[in-house]
Amino acid sequence: MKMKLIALALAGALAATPALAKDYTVQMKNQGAAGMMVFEPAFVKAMPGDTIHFVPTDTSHNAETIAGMLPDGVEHTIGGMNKEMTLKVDKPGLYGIKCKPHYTMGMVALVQVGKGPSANLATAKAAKLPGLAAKRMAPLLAQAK
Ligand SMILES: [Cu+2]
Repeated sequence: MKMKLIALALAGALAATPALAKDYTVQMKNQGAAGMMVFEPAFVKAMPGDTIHFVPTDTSHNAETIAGMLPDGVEHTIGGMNKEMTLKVDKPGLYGIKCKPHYTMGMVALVQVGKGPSANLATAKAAKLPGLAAKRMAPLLAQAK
């Protein structure tokens, strides 16, 4: 009787845990290793089903997806100022992220979902980003597959 209950409890616990789904945290900071106004880390490799949390470590930042840098069919996500933005990624591909107030200062991040090759790699590379955003996005795209 007791063994059966334990077995049932174990089965329940296993069913409640999605296989290997992970959570990642990206900080929004005024000052980071790469300079001023940064997402840290700026490049995240995730798998479908994972969740990325963009957290406002410092104030006056937000996180939102970049037009032209999303897998086909994925809706834009726009986080509020000084709010955490939660991005649940189900579709493989590249997801460009920006902080709206500091976009021209190069506050961008890139999420690769899946092992690649990403279907939208060429499209993401062709996206026109302003000034420092393009400069900081280039090495992130170079890491992406
Ligand atoms: Cu910002």
